[in-house]
Amino acid sequence: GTIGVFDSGVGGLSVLQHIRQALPHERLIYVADSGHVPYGDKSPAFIEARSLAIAHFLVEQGADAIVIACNTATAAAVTTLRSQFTLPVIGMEPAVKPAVAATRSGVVGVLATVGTLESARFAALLERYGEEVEIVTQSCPGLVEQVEQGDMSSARTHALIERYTAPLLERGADTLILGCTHYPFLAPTIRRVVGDDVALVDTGAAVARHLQHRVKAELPPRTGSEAVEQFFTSGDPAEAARIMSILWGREVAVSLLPREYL
Ligand code: DGN
Repeated sequence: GTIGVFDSGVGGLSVLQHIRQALPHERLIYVADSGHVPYGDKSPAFIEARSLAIAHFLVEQGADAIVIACNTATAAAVTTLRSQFTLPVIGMEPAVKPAVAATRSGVVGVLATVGTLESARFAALLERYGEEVEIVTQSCPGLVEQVEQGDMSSARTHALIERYTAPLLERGADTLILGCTHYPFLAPTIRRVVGDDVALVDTGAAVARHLQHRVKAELPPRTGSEAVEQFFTSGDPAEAARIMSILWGREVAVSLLPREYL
């Protein structure tokens, strides 16, 4: 089959890496909505409209499953996408369940965007797990922008991570949820800031496994063809190619989305 994957920008590539490992033969199409990044401070209605437009583009390109590789967009749009499309639509959510299982201090910290933390979907997660352990949250303005610039470890990135993790560690968190798909690219720097005794958890691998099951059960097999990835952006294709090549680990070509989807 063909899997369409999108994010507000380049963060969803952290999920695409897991998808490629889980599904080595599928055609993968990735859309970075770089022209509108970050989603963290946009209204849910705006993010929903962008998600719908991108999903239509992906279906037009032949996608027979869609992965919303963005916690913020999932919170704003997964229900609408599922109601508008019959194909499998898979979303992300902060890894609260595995974090609750992992913590020994009984305090779990969540790093995510304002949009995710204020969403009804996140409130439901808190409702479900907030009695078992203490869950403390921290929004991280500016962190997505650092990753968008390919800056994973400068002094400024380091300082932002210090500022956002300190309150969580002070409250006794021993497990931090990377609740935005951009953050796994910052994991080495986060690790340097918080030390070795704090667990970092994210949802990329679990989403890829879930997708793998859905693909096997519901999509036509893709046989005898080579793995291929195609990359699109609503922003500057040259700039997107530069950053995405760093994050994807090899040189990639990035095309501009057709005008009606910008
Ligand atoms: N990567 C997105 C997420 O997982 O929430 C959002 C990043 C953003 O645009 N703020």
